[in-house]
Amino acid sequence: MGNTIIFWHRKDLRISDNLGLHNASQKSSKIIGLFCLDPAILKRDDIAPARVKYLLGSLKELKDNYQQKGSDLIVFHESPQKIISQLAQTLNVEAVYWNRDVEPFAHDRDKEVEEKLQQLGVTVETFWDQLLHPPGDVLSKSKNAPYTVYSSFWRNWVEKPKLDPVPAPIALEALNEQETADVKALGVMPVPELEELGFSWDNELLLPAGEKAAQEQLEYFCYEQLVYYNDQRNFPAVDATSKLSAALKFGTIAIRTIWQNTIRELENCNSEEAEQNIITWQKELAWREFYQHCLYFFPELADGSYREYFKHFPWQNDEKLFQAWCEGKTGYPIVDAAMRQLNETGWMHNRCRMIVASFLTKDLIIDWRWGEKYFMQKLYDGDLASNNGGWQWSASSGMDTQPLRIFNPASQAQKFDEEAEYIRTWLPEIRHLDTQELVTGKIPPLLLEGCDYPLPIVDHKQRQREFKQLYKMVKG
Ligand code: FAD
Ligand code: FO1
Repeated sequence: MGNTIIFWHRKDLRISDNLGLHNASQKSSKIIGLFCLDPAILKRDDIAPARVKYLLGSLKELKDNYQQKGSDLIVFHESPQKIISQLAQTLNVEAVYWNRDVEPFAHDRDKEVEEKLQQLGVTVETFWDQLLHPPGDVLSKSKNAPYTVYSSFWRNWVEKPKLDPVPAPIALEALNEQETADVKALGVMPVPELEELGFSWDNELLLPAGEKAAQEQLEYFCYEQLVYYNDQRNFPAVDATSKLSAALKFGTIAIRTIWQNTIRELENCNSEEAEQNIITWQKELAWREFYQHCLYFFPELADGSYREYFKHFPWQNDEKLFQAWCEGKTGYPIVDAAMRQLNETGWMHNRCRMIVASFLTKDLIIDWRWGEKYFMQKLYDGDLASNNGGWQWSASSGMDTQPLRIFNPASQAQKFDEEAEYIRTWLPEIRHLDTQELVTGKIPPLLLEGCDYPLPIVDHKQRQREFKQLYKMVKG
């Protein structure tokens, strides 16, 4: 066996503070990065073009970073189950390293790859890089079982000692000429353009791809915005959240690096109020971990409702209402503004994700899985664990202990978009209307003439009653 190690990237598109890569570099300096553009993933019908754009941009930067270190990232448009064992044989590698993921698809894929490599006598080493605490590390003290309630998870999770960032490899060794030629013969390719994969997305990404931009964004957020996070994070018109979700999804930044920044900010802060902002942000990072642990231990979450009685909920699933929701044409300004933000930018503010999810499930009485999928088709930060968790939370079908949560769009807008600033940004056709009309959604039909904006497609009060009746019926 040679001393070459293949490092297989998936959701960890960075060189710095990469646990698996760091461990590989302790064994050998001859590390070649690998990414498989996986047809099984890319052909799914829930892949947002904006997300693939972020992925490809990040791969380009990762390739540059490998080259700067002296090695390379090789890219195949091929199933990892097929190509990795071929590559391992061709290069006579000692080991294949990767960082683990919680998704059921990842579990099955990785098992297949691992088995094939083991048959060839190639060592496989895997690490939990994308979480501060791997699943199994944070179990309930009373039952030694995974948590199903976030607040208890958080209390235990935050107390546990966390790993510091790990250094990037200093210098890497490249493949020799023969090996390079052999790899080429297997079908290695340059990082493709988005259109070459059959996607198109012309708008700017909220956060540019790659680890450099993610690191800069983290620093900007920590220095400029974190002190206001607690007060400002719920107002969608205010730029007050980190915008690091896609970076965390694709691992262009490490969670250890982020956590270290929060600790530094806590050490530097001089009031309880300031401290609270940082802790609130840490709690959001813990939600991400909570949902990943949940998906790992309860993979059936990916298939549908967690609560038994929700599995047979009589959703009405009206296609026309669904279409209106997708296009931001429900006649509820806060809902429509949010959906337009999603469609145009590939991102939506968290407060609005909750509002539109509640509206889809409780007002339109449409299966939350339709909304979950539409989000995945549009979100550039779309991630199974967080998206599924957010949708099940909003639909009241998940682990959350609060049984029924119904948002009133008007009260939400009155509270969180008081001046209708967000609504006006995303609904230019009605921006001239009074603020009160915009936030309450009570717009006299006469004023909408010639506006190309619909009247409300349902009546919130009536639908709320209807939903509650259905809920009572299924719950028994
Ligand atoms: P910040 O407020 O700066 O939070 C920092 C980080 O913490 C985020 O980047 C994210 O990684 C994590 N985080 C924050 N809130 C949550 C949360 N409620 N659940 C899990 N992680 C959280 N987040 C995704 O990353 N991908 C999704 O596909 C996704 N779908 C969602 C669907 C619904 C219905 C809901 C209600 C929420 C969803 N979220 C999802 C969570 C949240 O809306 C986004 O993480 C957040 O808006 C991203 O913006 P930010 O990076 O500025 O967040
Ligand atoms: N991972 C890959 O290994 N190859 C891909 O082609 C790929 C595409 C992709 C597109 C959208 C997206 O949200 C994620 C994508 N990922 C891809 C990452 C994927 O989430 C992980 O591979 C998971 O481990 C799959 O369960």
